[in-house]
Amino acid sequence: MTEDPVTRFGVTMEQSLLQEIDRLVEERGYASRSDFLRRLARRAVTQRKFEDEEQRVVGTLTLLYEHSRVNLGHELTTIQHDYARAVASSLHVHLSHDDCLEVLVLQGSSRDVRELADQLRRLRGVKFSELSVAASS
Ligand code: NI
Repeated sequence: MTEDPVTRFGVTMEQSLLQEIDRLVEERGYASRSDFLRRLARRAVTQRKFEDEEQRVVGTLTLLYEHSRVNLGHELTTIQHDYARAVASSLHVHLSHDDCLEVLVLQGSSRDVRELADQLRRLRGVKFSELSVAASS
C-alpha cells in the first residue's frame, strides 16, 4: 500500500474554542491537536459516505433488550434472518433474569445496515441501541 502523503494547512478559530479543544486533547489522551482534528474529520467523512446507500460499510449494532417480553426474541431473530447478508456475526450475553445484550457485527451496504438497525431499534422492549459504522471502501 502506498503511503498517503500528509499536508499542513492553517486553521483559524476562536481562542476559547481552541482552549476547549486543548482540554479535550489532554483529558481524552489524543496524541495532538492534529490527531483530534483528523479523527473528527474522518468521522464526518464516514457519516457523509454512510448517507450514500450503496456505500459498503462495516460496523456494530449494540442492543439491550428485555428478553422476558413475549415474542421479542423471535422478532429480533426473524429480522436478522431477513438481513442475513448483512449480519457477519452476533454475540449474545444473558445480563440478568430480564435483560439481554446483543452485539451484531455488520458488513454490507449502507442501506441494509441502516434498515436493519432501524427495524431492530423500533421493536418494543429494546431499551438501548447504538449503531457504529465505518466505510469499508
Ligand atoms: Ni439472553
